[in-house]
Amino acid sequence: MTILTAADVPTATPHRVPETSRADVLAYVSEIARLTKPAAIHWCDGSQTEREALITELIAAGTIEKLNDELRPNSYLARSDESDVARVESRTFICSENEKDAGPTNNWADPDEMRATLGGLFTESMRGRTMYVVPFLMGPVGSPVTRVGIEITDSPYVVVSMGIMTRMGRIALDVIESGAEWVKAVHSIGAPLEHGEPDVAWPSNPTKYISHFPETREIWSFGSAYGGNALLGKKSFALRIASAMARDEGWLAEHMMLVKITSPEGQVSHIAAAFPSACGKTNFAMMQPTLPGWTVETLGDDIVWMWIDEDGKLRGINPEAGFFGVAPGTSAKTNPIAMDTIWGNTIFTNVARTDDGDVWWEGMSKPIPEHLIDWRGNEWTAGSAEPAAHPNSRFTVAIDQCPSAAAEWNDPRGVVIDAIVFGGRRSTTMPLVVESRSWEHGVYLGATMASERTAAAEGVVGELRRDPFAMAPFTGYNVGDHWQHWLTIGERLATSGHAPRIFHVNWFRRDASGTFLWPGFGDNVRVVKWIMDRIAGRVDANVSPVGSLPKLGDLQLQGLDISVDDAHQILTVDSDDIRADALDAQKLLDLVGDTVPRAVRRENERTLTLCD
Ligand code: O2Y
Ligand code: MN
Repeated sequence: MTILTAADVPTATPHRVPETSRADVLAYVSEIARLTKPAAIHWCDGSQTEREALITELIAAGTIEKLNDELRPNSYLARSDESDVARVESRTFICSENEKDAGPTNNWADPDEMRATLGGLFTESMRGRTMYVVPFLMGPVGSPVTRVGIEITDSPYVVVSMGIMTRMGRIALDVIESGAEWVKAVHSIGAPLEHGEPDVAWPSNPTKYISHFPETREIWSFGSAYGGNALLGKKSFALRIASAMARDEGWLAEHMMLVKITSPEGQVSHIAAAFPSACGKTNFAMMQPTLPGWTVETLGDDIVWMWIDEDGKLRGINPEAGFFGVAPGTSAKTNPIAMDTIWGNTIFTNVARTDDGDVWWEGMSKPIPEHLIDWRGNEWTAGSAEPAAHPNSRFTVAIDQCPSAAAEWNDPRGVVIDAIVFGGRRSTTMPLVVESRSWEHGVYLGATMASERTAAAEGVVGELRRDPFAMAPFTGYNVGDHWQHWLTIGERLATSGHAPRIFHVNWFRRDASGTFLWPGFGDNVRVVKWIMDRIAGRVDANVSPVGSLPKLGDLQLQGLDISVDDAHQILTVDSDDIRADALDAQKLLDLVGDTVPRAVRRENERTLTLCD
């Protein structure tokens, strides 16, 4: 067994002794300590006492400040460095042995070269800091797809955030002790401290690497303490590494939200849905339906892991335990459930602070405060040109605080998935809802799904961006192989006759004057109702080149201020538009090249034929 020696940790004693007998865990911690030379090592147990100690430390360091306990109990505000405010796709790498296995949508780096680069960067990178050993579970204890990770990090902010976003500490170490395999994830902010050197509130490094080694299931992240770059259970593990695991082991790790819907008659359905950013995915996950008697309960807002059970049914869990939600635009009007969720016990990052010690952000739909402290920590007045909250400012909060959380969110058996929904923001072309002709056609709809850029994203506003399965930055392997994996899962589901049905939705169709044709939000339950009616065989559909469309009378429109003409417009497609879109999608298929499955090419050709 490898144990830590004084030479591994030269300047201080560990806070807490290792609580594992697993030699591979001890060897990993020892190897990283030897490389990064921290001042101390802390094995996290996930306890309340530990959390409180870390919070005290973060306040003392100026990384977070306590909010007004009466207005926002037990909640904190963090302000990041101005250069460390979002995931950095340009610094995110898939280091597969063969370049082709990363595919054309990922940044590939040679694994040996990347290891050499990271070896240099991580050398003594934790000097003067505590190295935290953070065991975590993705998924509830006992689920067939639950997986374990160990994140080693020198950021206490990451530790407390991982404590919200995952099942962290002793609970995970116990699963490791029982013999489970685990994923290695090491994270350093890359800001070693000399003895006596003053620290900054948000230490980070302008050089950033978020590197993934899918074959050895390893993650190495350097330079950033923000969100997806640093909370390695989320995008790095639960999507990039897990998607490669899922391909090898026959399950699915997807960028989807998951909801439980109950009709007034008591019919229960579960929908997993993938949307590119800025398409209302979180709002869908926390929908308050406008149709009487309907309920939507939340299982997850970002990631779903799915597997085929012994009855041949697709089941899903949310591997996470928290939400890392975008604050701006979240309001009592757009998402009252999210607002109720973050009543307290929440870490806010890069939002503005009100004079009475609460939080504020653009779109929070109360009168704009006269005066604030903005996300940079500067004075802000209502006339300021800059936004008070950063556009990517976030709240981090536990799912169990969500008033609409379904009881099953923590059930290791997961839920049976009845429908898969893809969506995008399209002002033209795509109808409000369409059902795929078949599983293969559904995979084609997922592969070619697209969204128009909003001002919140880099690039030209309105430009159409293909984002296959909303996984463009998150598939840990070749995108064409991902499509093939979906086809293979579909073949397995077909043998049992339990394949979920696949749909595509578009809440964002506009008329000629640019006005939205569909109210969205809670009225999207009307679309969900049609989806459930289709699954139950209660309604027929109109055939179109893009799939099966609702008949006008089958979409429940009572109580909506929508003209028959407008309703007709969102429920029909123009063959010329669909043809142009299918031709445009060929650019993506050509980019993906010879890993595009034949069935996906065929569905593209069939779409074109149906347009003639
Ligand atoms: O910028 C970040 O680090 C956060 S990105 C994120 C956070 C929560 C859910 N989804 C995303 C995403 O980029 O898809
Ligand atoms: Mn996401």
